[in-house]
Amino acid sequence: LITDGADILDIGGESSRPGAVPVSLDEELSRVIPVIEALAGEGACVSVDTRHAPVMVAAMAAGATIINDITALEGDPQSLEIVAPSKASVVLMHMQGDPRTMQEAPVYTDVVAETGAYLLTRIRACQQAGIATERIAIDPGIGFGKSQEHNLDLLRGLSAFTGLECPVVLGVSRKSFIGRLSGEDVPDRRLAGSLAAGLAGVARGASILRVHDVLETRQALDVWVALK
Ligand code: 8Y4
Repeated sequence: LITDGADILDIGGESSRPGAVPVSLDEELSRVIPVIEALAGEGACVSVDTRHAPVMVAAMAAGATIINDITALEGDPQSLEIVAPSKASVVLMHMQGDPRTMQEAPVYTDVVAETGAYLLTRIRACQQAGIATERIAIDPGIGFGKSQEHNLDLLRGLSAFTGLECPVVLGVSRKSFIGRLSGEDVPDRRLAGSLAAGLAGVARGASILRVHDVLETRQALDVWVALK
């Protein structure tokens, strides 16, 4: 991934797939810590994808410098106090509900406004706990408690999030909304749609893309940037 042009490697040990069964803390730790140690030891910039404070602690000790939390540090009551005194940065992602049930019947009046308001409250909570604004990034959480229309509204309105003073992270790679738009059921055949969605996100202000296909995304971005 680094050879292909990735700046950050996101390491996670618990599936957030709708309906996924949670894993034990010990299992999550044994999945991610050796990987983080090895990659950070090689000099890679590592983020840990977790909602559990004990995993954050161990991951930071192992060399992770970014906490990527799909619960925006709300999933574990200890997370804020663990991250605040560290030097780590944090990605605050929006999710409605929890991974087990979030896709059953997501409801919003105005998905862009409500997602933005939530992220702002989490930015404020982090700042209050002593996390400098420079350590915070935000993410609308495409696919996390959102219908097809909610996902499309968030992507169309993504520029609203750049007003919150933190870099915008976007994860669209291979996600179901691309399958629904294109009739492609197989996630690893959604590269073209993923590139189109990622570039559309960058055009609207996203500055970090979470992707599977690093080389292809880099190439698309290189051309995009050159022609801007
Ligand atoms: C096919 C491929 C179908 C991937 C579904 C998926 C995000 C994230 C995930 C995101 C941030 C996923 C951990 C879901 N998505 N973290 N994590 N933003 N910050 N699904 O969008 O990739 S996992």
